[in-house]
Amino acid sequence: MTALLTIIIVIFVAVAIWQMVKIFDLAQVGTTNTQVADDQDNKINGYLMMGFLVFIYLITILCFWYIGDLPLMSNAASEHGSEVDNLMIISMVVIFVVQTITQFLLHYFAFKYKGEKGKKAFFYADNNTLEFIWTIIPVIVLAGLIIYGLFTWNDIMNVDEDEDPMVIELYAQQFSWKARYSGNDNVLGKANVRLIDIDRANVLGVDEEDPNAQDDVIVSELHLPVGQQVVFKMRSQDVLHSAYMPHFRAQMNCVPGMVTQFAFTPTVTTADMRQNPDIVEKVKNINDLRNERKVEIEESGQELIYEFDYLLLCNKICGKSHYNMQMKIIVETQEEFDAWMKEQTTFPNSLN
Ligand SMILES: [Cu+2]
Repeated sequence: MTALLTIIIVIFVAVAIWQMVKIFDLAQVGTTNTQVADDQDNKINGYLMMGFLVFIYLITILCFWYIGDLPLMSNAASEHGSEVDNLMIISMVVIFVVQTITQFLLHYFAFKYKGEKGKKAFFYADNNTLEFIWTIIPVIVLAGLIIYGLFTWNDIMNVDEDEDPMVIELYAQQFSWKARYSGNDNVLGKANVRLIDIDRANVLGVDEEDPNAQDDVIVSELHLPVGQQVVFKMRSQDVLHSAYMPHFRAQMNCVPGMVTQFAFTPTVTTADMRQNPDIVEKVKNINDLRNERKVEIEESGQELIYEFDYLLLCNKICGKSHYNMQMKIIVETQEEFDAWMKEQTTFPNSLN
């Protein structure tokens, strides 16, 4: 009902503006109002172009001033993280420099060559040297960025089996994550959506007959030992999801009907990351904001104080609760991890 009323009001406002414009037009009859721009109009437009350029640069400076620090860029928590960050920073610097220069040229030329009575455009057919320069420079820069990106990507995606990576399955469904550890044999038991049996609590459709599945462990909070390479095998039960672990600079789509993978080595434990100055400041900001809404938050039954945790988020809009599809990740020492793992139930014991 509110939406309908809003639409009707918007239509009425539009009609009112249209009628007013018509009245203004009629009032202009008889004055020397011509549709052809004269020198004065061109001059105003020329200065407006330069004014708009100054406006764009001012906005840029203000953005850098107020929201320019990117704390996320300084705390990568995986071995390959700095490679992704470098790629990002180099791309951003190149884009920034090129955009600053070309934006200036665009506006300055519009100003310099504004229309003037009696001034004719100079016919300049082409210039091979100029064409060559402005073709070859973007070719070199873009090819450089793409090749650098490809090498980085290959380096990240290449899993060194000699390092004996730990195999974990990430299972996505609307709207939650599950993780399945492959147990002592480090081999995941076979799984298929057709084997899902809700009555028996086999929510991942793991094959009960498969010997490799006997030591698998299914959890809803991901624990990782620091310094240990992990290969994630991703599956989706329903629609396209994307496993996004921003602090580890990791993201991979989870596609129904196939298994995708991404590997990384976590390098900073959750406890250490909580001491990182950037994180401390960020957490303080969040808690200051939460304190301002203290009553509201406490009434809703949430914890008032926020504490930093790594997260696995979904980065594909997969439905109405997509925004809240997340799983906590805890990076800890090997001893802490082993102790935690001992308390978990294996797959056969978790069935009804
Ligand atoms: Cu999702």
